[in-house]
Amino acid sequence: MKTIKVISKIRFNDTVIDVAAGEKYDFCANGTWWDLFIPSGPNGFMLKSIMGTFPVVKGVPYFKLCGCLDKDYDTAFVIGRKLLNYEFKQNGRLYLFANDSIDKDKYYKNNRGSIKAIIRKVK
Ligand SMILES: [Ca+2]
Repeated sequence: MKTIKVISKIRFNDTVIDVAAGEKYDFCANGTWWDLFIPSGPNGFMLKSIMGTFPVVKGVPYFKLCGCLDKDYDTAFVIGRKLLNYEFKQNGRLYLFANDSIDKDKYYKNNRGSIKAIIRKVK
């Protein structure tokens, strides 16, 4: 089991966990982080668009906790407060992040705070 501090300003928080295809993990997270002045927990907040921009993982709330492998958004998956028995389809280094816009650099820069994620290998 590993506890990771996921900093909202950082686009890819390195968990220092290398996963392999077929492995299963449980995730849970708690805490509060801020998009400029909007507080939320690991489930994020419901706003479709901010100033005409969209979060990087589309169709998923802003600031919802997400993960991906090897800094590749094509592998992104949604964690939120809890995700159980998630099976990885490929090998890679696991990164966690707040789902925010990447249209401009500034959208990650105006974030504050961090949440705590607990990661446990199931299989
Ligand atoms: Ca932001």
